Amino acid sequence: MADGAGQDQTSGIDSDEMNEWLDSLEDVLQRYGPERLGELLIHLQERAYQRGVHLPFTANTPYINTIHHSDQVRFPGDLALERRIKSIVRWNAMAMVVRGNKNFDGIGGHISTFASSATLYEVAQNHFFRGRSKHHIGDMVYFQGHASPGMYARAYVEGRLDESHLENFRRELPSGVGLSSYPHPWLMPNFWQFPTVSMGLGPICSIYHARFLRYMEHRGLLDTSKSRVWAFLGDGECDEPESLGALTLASREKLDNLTWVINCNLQRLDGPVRGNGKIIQELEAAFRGAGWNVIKVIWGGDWDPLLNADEDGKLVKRMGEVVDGQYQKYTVESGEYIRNHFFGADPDVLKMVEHLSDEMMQKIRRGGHDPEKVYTAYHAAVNHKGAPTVILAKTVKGYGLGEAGEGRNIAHNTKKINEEELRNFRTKFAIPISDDDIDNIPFYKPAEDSPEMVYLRQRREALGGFVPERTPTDERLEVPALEDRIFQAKGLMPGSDGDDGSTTGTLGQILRGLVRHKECGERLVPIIPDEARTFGMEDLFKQVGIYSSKGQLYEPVDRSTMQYYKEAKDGQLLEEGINEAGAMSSFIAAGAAYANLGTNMIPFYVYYSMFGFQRVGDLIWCAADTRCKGFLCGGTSGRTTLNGEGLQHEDGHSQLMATTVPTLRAYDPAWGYELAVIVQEGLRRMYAEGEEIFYYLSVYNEAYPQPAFPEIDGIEDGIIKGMYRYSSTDSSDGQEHRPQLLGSGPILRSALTAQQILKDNYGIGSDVWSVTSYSELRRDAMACQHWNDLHPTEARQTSHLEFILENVKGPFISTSDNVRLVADQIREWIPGEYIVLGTDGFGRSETREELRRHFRIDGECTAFAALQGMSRVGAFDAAALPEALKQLRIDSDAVFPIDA
Ligand SMILES: Cc1ncc(C[n+]2csc(CCOP(=O)(O)OP(=O)(O)O)c2C)c(N)n1
Ligand SMILES: [Mg+2]
Repeated sequence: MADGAGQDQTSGIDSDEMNEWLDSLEDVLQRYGPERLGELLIHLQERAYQRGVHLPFTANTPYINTIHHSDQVRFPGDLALERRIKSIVRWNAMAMVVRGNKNFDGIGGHISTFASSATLYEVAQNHFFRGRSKHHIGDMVYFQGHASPGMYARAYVEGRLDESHLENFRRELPSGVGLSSYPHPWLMPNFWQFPTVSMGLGPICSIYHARFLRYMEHRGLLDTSKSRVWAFLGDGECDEPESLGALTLASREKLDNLTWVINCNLQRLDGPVRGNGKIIQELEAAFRGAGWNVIKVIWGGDWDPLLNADEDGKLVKRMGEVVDGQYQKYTVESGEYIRNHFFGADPDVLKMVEHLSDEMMQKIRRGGHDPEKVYTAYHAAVNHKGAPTVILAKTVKGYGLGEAGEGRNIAHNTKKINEEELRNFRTKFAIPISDDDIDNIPFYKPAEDSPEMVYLRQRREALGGFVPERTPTDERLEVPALEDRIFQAKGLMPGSDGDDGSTTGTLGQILRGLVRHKECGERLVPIIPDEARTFGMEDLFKQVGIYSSKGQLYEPVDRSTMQYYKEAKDGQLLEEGINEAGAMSSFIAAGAAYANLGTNMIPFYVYYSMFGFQRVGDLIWCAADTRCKGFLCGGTSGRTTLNGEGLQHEDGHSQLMATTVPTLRAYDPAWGYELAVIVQEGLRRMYAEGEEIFYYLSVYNEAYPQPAFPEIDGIEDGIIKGMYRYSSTDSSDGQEHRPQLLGSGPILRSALTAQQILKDNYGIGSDVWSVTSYSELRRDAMACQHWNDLHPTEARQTSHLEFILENVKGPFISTSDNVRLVADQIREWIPGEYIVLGTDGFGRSETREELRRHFRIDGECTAFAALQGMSRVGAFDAAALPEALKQLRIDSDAVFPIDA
């Protein structure tokens, strides 16, 4: 209380006066209630501001539960039974990891993450998560990746997995028997919906997924109003920029269908998340600042009487001043230590716990381990209107593991537990396993008719089914045929008059046609992060509208034009702003709607190609794991085709990175008709056949004459498989070796120019091949090789590449707007001399001509490479090469582009 001079220690105001203020506050609270008191305080604050008193900004509330215990809702379940079920799940999760590592050292797995979050999941499983049923599309739950053992353990108790599954945790070969380390839909397509283990991706994807549910609703495609997106995150995970990077989208869009639960166990892998600070307070401020509803669940019910008795706020003050590193220390310390250090710091606070034994002191729980507190928080979250909710639940990492890891810095990687620790765990959670058996660490499941099993099944039935569960729709779409006029537009197909056009222009034409298609039209989700005008696609604004949950509350400045910026509640186009990570998250939500929402959606994400793979590559990998469908379209592709933008914009490596994503089909077409064939084939495979793959298309902004669809045998097959012979010239004499010029994208024209030069200047006949996909050629060649290697006595399978190049004598020369490794990836199957040209090195601002000369991918350099190749096979005199350089005006002193 007051010091000797009668001054309040904290405010410096006379203590009698202070007490008067406090009494008034109590009086208003008693007579008018908390809401009126809040209004009064705001009023006072405003008056103070007017009088020049500027209060320091704080987005924080005291370090206690947001929901006062007097507002706690009644827990509707059977607490004792739920605790039993949770203990059984805990045991099996721990046993699965420990047994796995006992049998196979180094198999890995995590015990401590789930140990800290078991209550958070179990309360949701028994009371909140909605399963997918005929009447409900279900809730979407992003499980914290490292908590996967807990999800498997529950599925085992639920009867969805059996012992052999648990025994094969992290042993996935042969397929179908083991359990994947983390949530991977690719590996467990009937179980996991969302890959979350690359930390930070789950959070951002969950926000965009919640927004996508609204999009589906507002467009009238699906009733998603009953569905909720839940995301469970780690407190350490929140340091990933992606985790918190899209918070304001969620509040701006009023996503009250979104609930985040952050497991604040105060630890990450190496040590404390904020040893010298308070992660819960830091997150509270960030979320409140971003407009979220924040519910802190810090203290368990055992603390309520103490907080009740804390009339002068000294306990709350003490709670607020202790840093996280010290709270972690209390977890591993004795009751006596906690008494002396935590409570003992203030004699008045120490007095408050006189009646508690040291043992009790150790047992008083943190909020995230108290099911009633957690239930209250979830209940408030799902009933909150107008904003998303985050629950910040304080827990103990490795809860229940004692010496083996509870609260220890080593907790995250703990996988082994000695016999004594096992016994303690068993006893603490009352698992009926005898001392004789405990060495074997048996899995435990109660009898089918036991109260636990009856209760558990009844709860999940009441909530509509099991979670997680992934149930792809068997819906197949009728996609437009190649003969459809969507693909027959001018410049794409036969009858084209050879007008100038770019492949980006072709893509726009296809999209404009597709949105009108009777079956696919409404399923299309065009996604563009603020570059529609760059790609000449701004007419889509007017044609399909830009999605906006608010409609359009203003008169757009360009309202009188044909292509005005039209926002609409049922708009189809997702204009994500300068936000590639968000756009990718939307792509994933739409591309996986067939699995999560029971409806096929067709996303076309058109972006600045440089800001794709290297910027959001991990989200593209996540899309693959999600078994996402759709088209990624890298606009302004090419190190030299996007010429003026320079080093940071010119992309020559997306095709290389695309090769590394197993479910991605990457194409680099030169002509509009090639793009049309590829898009049609993609639609057919993904939406008519139901293949769970996606596409990457490089499209370019250079306009050049587009040929009509040529009459070449097997051309469609060649386009899809990756390569076909486009044109041939005769040689002046019967030469044995003919240069085989491979070209892709706009640089196919360098091959055509080279073909002309070789013919005109050197009398050399050659063949030009359009290579639409090096990665498809390689995939096919590797697949054949795999089979041939394993079947040495059987007839060899022949890949497309081997088939079309059979008896073709090189030399082979490849030129493209990509780094050389793109074309180099088929070297193994090229029957002869192979010279690859490409754009290795930094781009720069220049004219296209100069850039293509700099990287030596233009027609002259391609022709020279062909002469070099011919000389290597003895078909051209090497001594004539210097003269050829001169004739082709290639500078012998040109810099090496990688160093430039
Ligand atoms: C992007 C990324 N970086 C690193 C890791 C490796 N990793 C896995 S779990 C973990 C610590 C997690 O801490 P936290 O988020 O607090 O979760 P907890 O286990 O404490 O609940 C780390 C560093 C990862 N999975 N993803
Ligand atoms: Mg943590």
